[in-house]
Amino acid sequence: MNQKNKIILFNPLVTKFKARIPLSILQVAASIYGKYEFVLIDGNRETDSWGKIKKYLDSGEFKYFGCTVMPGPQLRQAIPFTKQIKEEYPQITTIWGGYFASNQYKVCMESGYVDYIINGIGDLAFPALLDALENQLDLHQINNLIFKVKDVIVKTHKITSIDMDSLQTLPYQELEKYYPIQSYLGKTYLGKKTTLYHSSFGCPFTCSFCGIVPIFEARWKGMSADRLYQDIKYLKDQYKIDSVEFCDNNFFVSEKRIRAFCELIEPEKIQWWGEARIDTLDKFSDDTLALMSRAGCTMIFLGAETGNEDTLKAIDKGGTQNAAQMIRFAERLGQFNIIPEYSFVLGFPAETPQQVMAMIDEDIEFIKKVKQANPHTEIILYVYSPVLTEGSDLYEKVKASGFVFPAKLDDWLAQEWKGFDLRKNPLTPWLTAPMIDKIRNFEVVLNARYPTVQDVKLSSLQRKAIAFLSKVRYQTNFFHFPVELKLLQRFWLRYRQPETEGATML
Ligand code: B12
Ligand code: SF4
Repeated sequence: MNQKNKIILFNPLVTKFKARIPLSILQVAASIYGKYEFVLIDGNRETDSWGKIKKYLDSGEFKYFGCTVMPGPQLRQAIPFTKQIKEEYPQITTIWGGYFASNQYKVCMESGYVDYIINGIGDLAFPALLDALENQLDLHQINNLIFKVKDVIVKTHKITSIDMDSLQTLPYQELEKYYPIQSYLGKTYLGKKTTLYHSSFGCPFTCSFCGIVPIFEARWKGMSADRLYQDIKYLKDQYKIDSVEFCDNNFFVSEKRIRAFCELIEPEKIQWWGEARIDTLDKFSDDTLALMSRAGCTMIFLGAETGNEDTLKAIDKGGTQNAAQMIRFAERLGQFNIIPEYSFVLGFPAETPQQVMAMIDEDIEFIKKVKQANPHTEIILYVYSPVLTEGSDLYEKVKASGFVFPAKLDDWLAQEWKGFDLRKNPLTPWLTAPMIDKIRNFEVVLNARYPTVQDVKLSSLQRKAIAFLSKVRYQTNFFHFPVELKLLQRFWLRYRQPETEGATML
């Protein structure tokens, strides 16, 4: 191997606490394992990531800087570090991948400091790019690549699915050289040693608010149940994991795959969590849901989005999902002892401010009905943040409202954009301060009335006390200024938010 063409694979900081295995860079590492030498840097684990990057670059052994970038907090390191690399080490080739890089590729390419973007799936594209750069081959032949020729951005053909069984098992032993795997196996609601696992790419649906649609264009492909089982079994035997968060965009697309996996995993006594659609799961037989429960499925994250039928259509939720089904299904899943985790997106655009506010009120009432049908349903609230899905009705509506994304990559670091992709405080012109306040205050009251089961730190006394204190507010829809609840949540309960910290991780 060439000693001067090593690669830095960097996972920028997302969270200082309870970091998960950095699957994105680990899977990229698997794609070049044995072929190119690489080092892994997990920003979640470092106190001085830049110092580490600089030390490697100063050694003169490195030629490539690969960085994974999802929207939100990762930009705070991805942008300045990549920029600084280009300024201080112009000979280093910078390569970005991940959801932000693929969806916002224009600003990235125009920044002048990102040389290449892997557009979507990187397992074939990354080694092909390195081979081409090392051997001066034609870049146009490589799928899933974005680069610039003079001032023109070139996007090559994009594959949207891959045979996941053909991919190498992730090189956990390489990660272990830098950070103990055990330190990633956090205690969660699911178990004492929970790991993250990703078993499929894409999703067959085209919800127009979802960041994965422009990348996978309604394709979904998962690894086989056999391969999935073998990988989980390996993690159990090797690292003693007892639980898994399946972080696939849509883990439950195929009932056949789920059944086969459940049959294999049942004896292993692993607790697990995954993401699904309500209408897809509602088609699963009772027998399958019972099997899932026996096989350790503990909680399922479901995109409810809204109880408003017109909005469901406007956001292209697709399938057969409707309000009555959502309520019925919350109850149905309860019968199998599986907790439904319903996520709602509030604050979609409408013709008038009154309509936007009315939709928020309607959703609040709907969420209360879901809670009535199955009080164990966990509710996750997001505020709508537009995703660039050119051509969708929703995006046209969003553009018409005057909304524009930052024109420069550096602008994503501006204070007002920091929370944008966290879907907490988006800069959407149709949402007024009273609307945001209503959503946020409702969330405070709801979380107090029904403290999440995922916060295993909360004692039963704490749960009862906060539920009691918020009862009247919840029942009378009095959400204004819930200062007493906020103070308790902050200082006494130290309440966690699954929506930003990850589904089940403490
Ligand atoms: C795990 C995860 C997290 C973890 C962090 C993980 C980490 N990196 O440390 C946590 C839970 C903390 C997290 C947080 C957030 N996340 Co997140 N996250 C994910 C999730 C579920 C899995 C990512 C993953 O590991 N995938 C597995 C790997 C193998 O796939 P991959 O990343 O796509 O990588 C492949 C290619 O993209 C490419 N590639 C990727 N990086 C690189 C780098 C290089 C150099 C190369 C060559 C190639 C390459 O090659 C890889 C192999 O094919 C994804 C959804 C998903 N299923 O992917 C959402 C996702 C990326 N997150 C998302 C978002 C928005 C967030 C948040 C910013 C907001 C939120 N509300 O969720 C928060 C930030 C929270 C905070 N604290 O501030 C969105 C992005 C959507 C969009 N608009 O683009 C996603 C897609 C979820 C969704 N469907 O909405 N997240
Ligand atoms: S079903 Fe879920 S993952 Fe699939 S496109 Fe819709 S929101 Fe995205």
